[in-house]
Amino acid sequence: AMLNFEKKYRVRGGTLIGGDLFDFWVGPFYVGFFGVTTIFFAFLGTAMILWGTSQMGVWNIWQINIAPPDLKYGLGVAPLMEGGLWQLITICALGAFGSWAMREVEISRKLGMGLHVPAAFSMAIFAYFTLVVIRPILMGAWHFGFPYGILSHLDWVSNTGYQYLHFHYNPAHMIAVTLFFTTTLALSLHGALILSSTNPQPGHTVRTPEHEDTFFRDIVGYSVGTLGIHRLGLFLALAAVFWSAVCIVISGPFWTKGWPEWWTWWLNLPIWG
Ligand code: BCL
Ligand code: UQ2
Repeated sequence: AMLNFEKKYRVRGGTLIGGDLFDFWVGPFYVGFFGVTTIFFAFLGTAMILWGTSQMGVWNIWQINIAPPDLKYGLGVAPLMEGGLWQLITICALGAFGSWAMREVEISRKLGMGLHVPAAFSMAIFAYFTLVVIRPILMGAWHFGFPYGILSHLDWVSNTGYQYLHFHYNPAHMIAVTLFFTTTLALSLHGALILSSTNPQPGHTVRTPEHEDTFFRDIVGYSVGTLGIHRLGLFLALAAVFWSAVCIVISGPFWTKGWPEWWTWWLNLPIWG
């Protein structure tokens, strides 16, 4: 069933490429040129993961592991079963994520909305791009990308973390983790505040933004405001992912020792003597 609103806004235009060619809907889904390319890359990438896994005789989803090439292949192209598949799957993943972002842009344009959603998703793509392209290039080998698999990528995170002795001492990781936690604090405050003001005591009408402001002014002396909380939330979430990308790109290309040792700059300050 289509909402009246949808009927009114399902109009031509706003496409970035292909003109009217793919400017239609299938059921509830907008297609567009980038809908086609998303399906193409997502299907091809997934098929390659399944094919590669079957070639390795693995039939347990937990054990899927499509690993990046060996160190000796550097930044070159590796044989299919020795990391080449990982390279092709990475291209498909970037094709699919990029297409999805462009499809968000087209839908935003159709609706005459801002581009905040694709801008936000682009930060996630940037973090993935940093992990599988930027850092491997800076370190001189595709080998440094992370493997595609449920348990295998966890092993990679653990091994990579311990390579730097104690990853919690990575200052950018500290900032990223703190921002992730603050994001959950902000969303729990916001979700709770909205549900509380829309669920008044029996017999009362729904509370207003004035009530919401007053609650926080009473309890912490400050209200960030109804628009402000959404700006704050978006900022916190994007900053969390940005600093995640920073924390991994500096591990290796910038700092090769253990992260606890990085903090010797603090102990070496001339003020302690
Ligand atoms: Mg750590 C990274 C938190 C302990 C080693 N660590 C991270 C960060 C995050 C974090 C800040 C991962 C988020 C991210 O990159 O998002 N770590 C964290 C916390 C602790 C912690 C909270 C904790 O102890 C409480 N970390 C440790 C310990 C180390 C350690 C001490 C291991 C021993 N940590 C590492 C290493 C890394 C991290 C190594 C990283 O590489 C990682 C990082 O910073 O990476 C950048 C970014 C988001 C993405 C990359 C997702 C991208 C999504 C894409 C674009 C879209 C996917 C679509 C999907 C396939 C489709 C789905 C289909 C639909 C559902 C239908
Ligand atoms: C608020 C407000 C909202 C909110 C929330 C606040 C009326 C509906 C949650 C309160 C937020 C504050 C005080 C900022 C907290 C800061 C951090 C870093 C978590 O004032 O306006 O709108 O949802």
